[in-house]
Amino acid sequence: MKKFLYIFIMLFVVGWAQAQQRVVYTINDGWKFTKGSPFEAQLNNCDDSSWETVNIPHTWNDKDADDETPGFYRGPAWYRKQLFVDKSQEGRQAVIYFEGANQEVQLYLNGQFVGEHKGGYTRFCFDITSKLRYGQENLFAICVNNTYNPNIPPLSADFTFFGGIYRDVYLQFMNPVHIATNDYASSGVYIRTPEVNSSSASVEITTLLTNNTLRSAEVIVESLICDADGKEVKRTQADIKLVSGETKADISKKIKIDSPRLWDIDDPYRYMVYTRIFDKKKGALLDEVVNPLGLRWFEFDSEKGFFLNGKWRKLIGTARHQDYFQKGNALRDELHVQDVLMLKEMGGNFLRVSHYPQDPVIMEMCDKLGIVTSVEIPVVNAVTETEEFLTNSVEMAKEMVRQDFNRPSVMIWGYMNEIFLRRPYTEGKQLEDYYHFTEKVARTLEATIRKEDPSRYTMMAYHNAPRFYEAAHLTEIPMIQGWNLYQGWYEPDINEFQRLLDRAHKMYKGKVLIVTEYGPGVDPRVHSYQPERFDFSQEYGLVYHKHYLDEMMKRPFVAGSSLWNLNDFYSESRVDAVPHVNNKGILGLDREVKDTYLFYKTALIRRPILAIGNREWKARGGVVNTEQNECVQSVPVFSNAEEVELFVNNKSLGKKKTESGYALFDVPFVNGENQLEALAVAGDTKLHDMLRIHFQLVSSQLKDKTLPFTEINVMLGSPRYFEDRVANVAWIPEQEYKPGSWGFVGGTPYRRKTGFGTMLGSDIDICGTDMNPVFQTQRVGIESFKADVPDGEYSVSLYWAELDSDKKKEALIYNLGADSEQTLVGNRSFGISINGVTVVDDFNVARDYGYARAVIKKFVVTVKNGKGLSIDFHKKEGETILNAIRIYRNY
Ligand code: GCB
Ligand code: CA
Repeated sequence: MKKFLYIFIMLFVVGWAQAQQRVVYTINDGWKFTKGSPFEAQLNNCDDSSWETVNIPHTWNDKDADDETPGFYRGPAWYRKQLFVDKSQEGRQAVIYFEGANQEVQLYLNGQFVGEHKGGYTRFCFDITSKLRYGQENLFAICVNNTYNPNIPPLSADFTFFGGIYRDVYLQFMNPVHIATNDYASSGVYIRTPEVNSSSASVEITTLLTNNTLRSAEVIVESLICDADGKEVKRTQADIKLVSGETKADISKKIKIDSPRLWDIDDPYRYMVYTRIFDKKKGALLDEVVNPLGLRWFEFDSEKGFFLNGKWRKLIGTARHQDYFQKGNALRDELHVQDVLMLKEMGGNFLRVSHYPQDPVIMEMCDKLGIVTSVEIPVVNAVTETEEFLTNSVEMAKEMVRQDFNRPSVMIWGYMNEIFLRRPYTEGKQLEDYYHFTEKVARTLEATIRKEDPSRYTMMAYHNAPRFYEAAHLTEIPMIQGWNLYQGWYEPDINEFQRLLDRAHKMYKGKVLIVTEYGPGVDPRVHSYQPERFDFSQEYGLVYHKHYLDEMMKRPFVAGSSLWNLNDFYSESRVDAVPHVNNKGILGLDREVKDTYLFYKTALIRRPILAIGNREWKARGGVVNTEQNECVQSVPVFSNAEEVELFVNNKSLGKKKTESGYALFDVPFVNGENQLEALAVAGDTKLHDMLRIHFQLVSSQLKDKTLPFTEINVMLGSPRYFEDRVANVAWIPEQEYKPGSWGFVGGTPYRRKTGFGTMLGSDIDICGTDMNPVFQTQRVGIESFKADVPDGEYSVSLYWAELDSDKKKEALIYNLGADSEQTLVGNRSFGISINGVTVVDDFNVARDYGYARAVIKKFVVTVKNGKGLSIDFHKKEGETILNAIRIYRNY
């Protein structure tokens, strides 16, 4: 009988206790959505039946921030959903929790205003208990607005401000007596580790508790520390009395853990902290949250760099933006996870979570994989001189710190990036005031963060204009100076990089230095055997990164670096090789692997690596340059083995020693399919890699019967190769005409004027094409293009874009160098004849198509009597031009 009674009580208690557990689930799916501000969109009688149906994560700018019309929708938009909430949750505390929405949010529930939030990158939540109807439908109406707001950072930045509820949204139900949810959307638990060393660690846990009942409550707060296997390590309990309506902190006594297993880069060991509250009388579990606990100590030294758990570590990694090909910033968790996995896979041990706090799953992954992080708020480019701007920035800083407070991976809090890039004044009292205000913002943020969390370091990132930062004392304020350096990209001399490092080290004695950004633009479709700055080639990417990594490795005072950027990312106003995209990623927008990624991987990973480079260059082409009708082109093979062997179409090209992580092989490609196979031995490990490439071989003698002519695709004024990945067409560089062969006659490659001399080609966006590189170079003053093709019918397509504008080009907004002076030219006009027949007499690209628009004219031409093709340009006014040519044999 006694036993029965016991079981009965147990069932009752367990059942009851379970009913009290916190319930958390997403409410992402099936929202009604519309842009604009429909009349009374918060009310039930507003008819949303014609609205779109969307799922969260959602952005409304995935398409319009990537099309040809400048700008993207920045304004209000509404999300609505009727949601049935179970009767069983009645009497519980209800909270709606947003992982992030850009950038201002107002929430209405059942027609009533609930609350608002400012800032597009931090988490927030609202208590909705009093407005929820249980066992019924509830109308959630959310206004999200991404309009420019001068009081909310970022004011401007080199990334697209995609609007929307772009991260998960949850409902949470819990006991009215619970672990607080009202402290900046933090977990309500703050874990500190005041002392950690290899023999012992002390842990201090602060728990915020809320009593939302009408009576006071007596509870037991329990902190249970378990190891990774779930075994109890330590448990503390305390009694606490909460008066009705209050949130109160309980601070644990120091909990000592002997012989702790440390959190480290190679062994990111995490304990778990279960925070529980029990009803003191009934013993029932009222609420519970779980937090990770990583035991580690770390230190930055201005001379020696970074130490984790007493061991010197060079921090090497990347920064990361949160968007993806055609998705904007609305990513599933899996895509975030993939990024951190790829960073780890590359051997990175550092992530600059920039320029803003990111999805919680990013932070979880860094904790799990042993990646040290720096998290920052998006105070970028400029400030607004208002108290409201300052207040919003401080609020963001608090959100950031409290929300990711318990992450063992976080070691740095950052709060300003290149804040003087967009100075609204250049001199005088206004500039002085602006400096003063910016300094005040910096000092307030610094003080706020240090007070919130004295256990971590603070950091600010500067661009290469130290005098501005010095003038406003900003170089003095943070504990770590972050330098964003682009010598060899925006600025011409790559060697200036190491000179600047040494200067900073000397100038700012005692300050820790991290290279927070560096990187060149790489359009993965572009290749060049004469790589140069701003050609967007994979090869220049390699030159640049190799130089930077070498120089940083030589200097112990460089505590770490986060290259710019892990992935290509959207920046709506940017016009580079790929419009609206910043191509400085070592991974593409779709996370394709560029050679630069492989370079880092071989440099950083200790386990044996072998990977053939140019991995995604699958539609490759070139001109015959051997006796055997092949085209020899060099291909990098990345490996940390001492030597590698490469086979092409089953023939060995011999073994080569690797240098800086790769060996360059001269690969003789044949027409059509080619198979590359690499072998290497590292210790006991045999490594193998394989790649298939389609090679479009172009004969140098076009009448050659062994390689019948089919087509050539040539970029003029260019030594570059371009891969049209949509149609799998290989574009190859120009050559000068020789009888029997093909090429240009006369003219010179187009060069644009920049603040640092001239550069090959243009960097403007060409409208009407997604193949900018094909149009961005050009031969000026060309007389002819000749191709001694056999008799037959041909489609000859001539490609143009006028690169010289008659207006001064507006300075490219995010071009940090003083580039972009444009030459003034008048109209140009010329005639074109093909094989002696005038096809166009007065052709004027600018007159007929305007500036920077892609124009393709296809001529159908019959070639007879072995005369081949001669396309001749007859100058009338200004210089003749041709950007590219495609000759395709019809019959
Ligand atoms: C910077 C900025 C970053 C830009 C980068 C670039 O210095 O901090 O937001 O994206 O340069 O690519 O120009
Ligand atoms: Ca998420």
